[in-house]
Amino acid sequence: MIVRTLQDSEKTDRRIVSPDGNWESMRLLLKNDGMGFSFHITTIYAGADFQMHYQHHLESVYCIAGEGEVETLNDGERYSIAPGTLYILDKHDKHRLRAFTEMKMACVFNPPLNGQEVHNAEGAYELTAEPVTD
Ligand code: 9YT
Repeated sequence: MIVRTLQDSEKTDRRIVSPDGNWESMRLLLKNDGMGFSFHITTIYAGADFQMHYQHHLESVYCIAGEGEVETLNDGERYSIAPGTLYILDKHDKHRLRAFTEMKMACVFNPPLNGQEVHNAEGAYELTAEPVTD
C-alpha cells in the first residue's frame, strides 16, 4: 500500500505551479505508481479564465470548494461548478474554465500523468513529460 499526504507532498516536486499563473496542482498519484490513472488536487486561482484540450488524456474533475463554470467550446454550452460538481471530459472535449473564486478540484487522468506536465500551446499535456523524483 502507498500512503501520501497533501502536506508532505507540498514540499516535493509533486507540486507543479503552472507558468501561465492560472493553477497549481499536487500530483499525489502518478504513472510510476502503476495504478493506470493519476490523481491530483488542483487549486485554480480566483479569476483564472483559460482553455484546455486534453487530446491525449481523459480527465474527470470534482469540485471540492469554490465556484466557477466550464464551457464546452464545440457547442458553447456552459455548466456551473460548485462543491459537489463532477465534470467528465469523456470526448477529449476542448473546454474553457472560469474560476469566480479560488477552486479546489480533485482530478483523475487516464492515461496517468508522469508528473511534470504543464499545458502546451493547445492546452494539452504531452505524453513525454518527466517523472517526479521523490
Ligand atoms: C481542472 C484542470 O484541468 N486544471 C488544470 C490542472 C490539472 N487538473 C492538473 O494538471 O492537475
